Amino acid sequence: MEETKDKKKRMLSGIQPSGELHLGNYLGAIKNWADRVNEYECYYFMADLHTITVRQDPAELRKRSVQQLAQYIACGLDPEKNVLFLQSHVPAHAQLSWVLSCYTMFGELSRMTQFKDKSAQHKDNINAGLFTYPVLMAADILLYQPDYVPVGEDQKQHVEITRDIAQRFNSIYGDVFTIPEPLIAKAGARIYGLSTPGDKMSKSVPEGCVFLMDSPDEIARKFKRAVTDSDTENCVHFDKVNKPGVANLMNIYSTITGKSYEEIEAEFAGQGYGKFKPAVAEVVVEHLRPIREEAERLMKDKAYLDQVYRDGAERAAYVANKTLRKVYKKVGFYQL
Ligand code: ATP
Ligand code: LTN
Repeated sequence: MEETKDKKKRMLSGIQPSGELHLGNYLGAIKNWADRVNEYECYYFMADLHTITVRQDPAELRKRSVQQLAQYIACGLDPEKNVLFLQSHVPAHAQLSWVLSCYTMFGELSRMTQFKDKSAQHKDNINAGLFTYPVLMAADILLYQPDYVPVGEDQKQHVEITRDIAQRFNSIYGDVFTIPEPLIAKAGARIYGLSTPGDKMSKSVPEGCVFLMDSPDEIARKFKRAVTDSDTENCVHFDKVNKPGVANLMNIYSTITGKSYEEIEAEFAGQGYGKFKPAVAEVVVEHLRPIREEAERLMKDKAYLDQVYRDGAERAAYVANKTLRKVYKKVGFYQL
């Protein structure tokens, strides 16, 4: 990987193994990662350190951390071509996070939307980790000096604060960090919940959330119940303001099939939601089928998944430690 460094731009992203991966994660993030593998040098990790900002069941977290790796691979992230690793396997993340926390202002962390949302959701556990979450995320990113960070729209603010922290650090110590750019896919950037088209699809609302491991029947059932509109028009037409449910289904259909909204409107002209909803379910089922089957197969090969994690941690730590050493030197930590 190192020898291609001059030629290829670097990309890094992560997802918390705090729940089952869903269609929003896939279309908003993972699918775009997999599509770019030949163009970039890619680092993708499971952000397990971040998950404990909210209470986790230890056994579940352990299980999901492996399941998520199997699902990443099944979604097309080849471990030979991408560095896939678990955040807690590379201690440099926590180490850099401490340093960066001393270059991050209380005020700027207080303004983060995710902190405000999550502290409202978990009133009994507004812990310091929830508050400093973006600092750890900045460390995750800056350790690898990536050019791009592909994320869904909701994470843009976190990449922006990362840029601010990096610029602040660089302005004091010189060019230590590459300033990363968020990369937000136009299609699929925000998939809304099937039962709540006003909110993003999220595992916290399971009835409107299509999980990658859902059976075809389950997926069909969720789409059948998808909220469309209260209008009587019953016509497949893209109107985000007045028909958010239909617009969301059209976005899903378009992202998977590559068809434009005009083509979809023409395809379903005069057919109504009764025909459209099962058609969307069908393309989703067929798209997810090989992913689910491959993930199930990989889950039976624990030795292989462990080896991928071992190799990934080694390759990631090599790059991360190089940055960490530079930072330690710059701030004045005595080196042996
Ligand atoms: P939660 O359900 O707790 O809000 P989540 O399911 O949104 O979590 P994250 O770990 O926050 O999962 O997100 C992982 C990645 O998937 C991020 O890049 C995020 O932007 C993207 N993502 C999550 N949900 C959606 C969605 N509904 N549409 C598009 N992208 C999404
Ligand atoms: N906060 C992100 C997960 C995440 C991440 C990162 C994404 C942690 N560290 C570094 C990109 C780069 C989330 O909740 N989706």
